[in-house]
Amino acid sequence: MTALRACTGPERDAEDVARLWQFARQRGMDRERFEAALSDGGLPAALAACMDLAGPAEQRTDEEVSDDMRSAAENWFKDTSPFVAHDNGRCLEARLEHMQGVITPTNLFFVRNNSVSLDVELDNWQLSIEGDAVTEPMTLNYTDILTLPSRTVVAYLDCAGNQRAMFDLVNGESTEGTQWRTGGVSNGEWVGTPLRDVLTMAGISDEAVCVMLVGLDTESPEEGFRSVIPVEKAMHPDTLLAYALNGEVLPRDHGFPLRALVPGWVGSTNVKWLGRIEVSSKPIWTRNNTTSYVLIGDEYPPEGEAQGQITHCQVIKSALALPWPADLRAEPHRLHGYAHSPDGPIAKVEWSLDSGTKWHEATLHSPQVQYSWARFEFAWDPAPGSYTIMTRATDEAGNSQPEAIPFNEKGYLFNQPVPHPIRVT
Ligand SMILES: Nc1nc2c(c(=O)[nH]1)N[C@H]1C(S)=C(S)[C@@H](COP(=O)(O)O)O[C@H]1N2
Ligand SMILES: [Mo]
Repeated sequence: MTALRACTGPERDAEDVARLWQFARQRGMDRERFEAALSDGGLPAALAACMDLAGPAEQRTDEEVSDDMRSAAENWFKDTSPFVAHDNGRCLEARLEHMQGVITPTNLFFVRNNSVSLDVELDNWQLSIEGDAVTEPMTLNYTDILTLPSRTVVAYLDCAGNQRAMFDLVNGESTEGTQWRTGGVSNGEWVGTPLRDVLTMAGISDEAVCVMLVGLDTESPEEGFRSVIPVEKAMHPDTLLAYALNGEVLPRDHGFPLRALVPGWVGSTNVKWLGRIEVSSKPIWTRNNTTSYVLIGDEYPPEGEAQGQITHCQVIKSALALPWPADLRAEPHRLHGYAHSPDGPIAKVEWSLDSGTKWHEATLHSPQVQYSWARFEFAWDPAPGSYTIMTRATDEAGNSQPEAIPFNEKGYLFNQPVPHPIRVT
């Protein structure tokens, strides 16, 4: 091999090899195979060989996968074929490789439900706003909502567990929950009415500390899927009660008739099929902020009644728009991917062929509207072989993807650079 060898060859020190061997061993690789890959193609080849080892998502047979797709069809209204189905079809992972543009078309937009998708009838639907911190509790119907001033927000939606499989695939640590690789995220254009206008109409008082959003899906472990957000985020002008996605009426799988859009916050706060909003002068503790969407681990001391740290904001991430693993021909390519941060526009995306020793800068598309993710791309002309490509994003506030993140039991907020396995023939 040529170019690749040149940047990963003999000058690499023994420490890197030792570190990689550590990782390879955790992944169940034997020393012989490791040495063979190493002498064949250097560290990238050894790393690629590790990534090829069956992780949880890879171990499944074709039969199991098609079973998932069959039950997936029963859970959803949309065509499930463009997705990777997980958990007996309860989750539809987006394939970033199907995406070229900045906005994710609705038919490719990932879906995450704790129940089957609801088919809400508008005639029977209403939204109630209540709680001890509003002076005018009220109910609104669909027409009432559509009559209020609206706002458009472009924002990505990123599941707290997106990239969860990487805790295992990259760090050798197993986690509970849907083994999303990089497609538990999508980017949409949302239209809705600011939540704060509705809360203001209901006479929100100065005592309000938090707002609980409750969905109508009663199959969830609690009566309705719930999320509690602090009053400051609820009153932010970009936090919406959204009724449109990508120029269309909000689809049933995404929460028709009304869902919350909480830009930059973990997916679970964006409650679908909204039915009730409770405004409270005291903290509310519920499943989703005590056990469920909580970072549990040595580095995350418990807060309040939660078992660890409650997830709220997402973290800076990037991913390549390629199948996992990717098979490419040995010819010039222009690879692309997406990067996003809750703390501001993406300033830079870099890519590395040698597990992060040398980084090259990718080109970014602009403008990055509001909370949109950024599309990046770069040219790559590989020789045949096995590779991994890592990408690393930095935002304008100076945040960058960290080299390593502490483990948490439920596998939330993974944002180390992902070594994407690629075979070139
Ligand atoms: N009512 C309700 N809202 C929900 C959920 C749910 O199961 N029920 N799942 C949440 C989670 S965990 C995520 S990641 C997002 C996914 O939104 P999407 O399915 O529109 O992509 O919806 C959130 N809102
Ligand atoms: Mo999620």
